[in-house]
Amino acid sequence: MKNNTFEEIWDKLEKSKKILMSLHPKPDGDSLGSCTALKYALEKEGKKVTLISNDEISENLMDFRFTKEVNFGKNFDDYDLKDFDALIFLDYGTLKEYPEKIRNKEFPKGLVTINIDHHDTNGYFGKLNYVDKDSSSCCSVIFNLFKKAKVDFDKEICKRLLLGICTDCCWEFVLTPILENMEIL
Ligand SMILES: [Mn+2]
Repeated sequence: MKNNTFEEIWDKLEKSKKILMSLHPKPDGDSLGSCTALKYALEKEGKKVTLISNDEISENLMDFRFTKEVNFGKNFDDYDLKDFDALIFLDYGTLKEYPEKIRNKEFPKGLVTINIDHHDTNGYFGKLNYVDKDSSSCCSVIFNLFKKAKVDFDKEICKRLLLGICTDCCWEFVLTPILENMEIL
């Protein structure tokens, strides 16, 4: 199982116009942070990004402004995959808790699937894959992708990435003061 390069992944994203992403089941700070950071970067490039989550998120993550960008209570069965150019899976080791059409990889021709993760259980189920099991969070992998793609690290993108980096590293005790300082709570 081999990783694609960040260049290959970014190049594919640049060629996509409509992109669908879902938080993983029982979403945590890393899922929320990585999906909303990538959404933000792609929207700056003029992409249309739909971000969904079948499951609710814990109450302590509800207050972030960017949490409102997630369409909660929606899953892949609510969408026609033919309407999208790319489907992105972040921070999710397997597809087993997704609806059947996703588990069975019944993807329309022309839809590219991109899998970026840090779990060593990841099954490389994407057409393009980047799994870094030595990374402590998916947000750190996305950080490296952004560095390679020369994405501008503005305040907003840093807040989103920092959320996953802190929550996956058990640094939650530093999170609240940092985020309060950034005026996002
Ligand atoms: Mn994670």
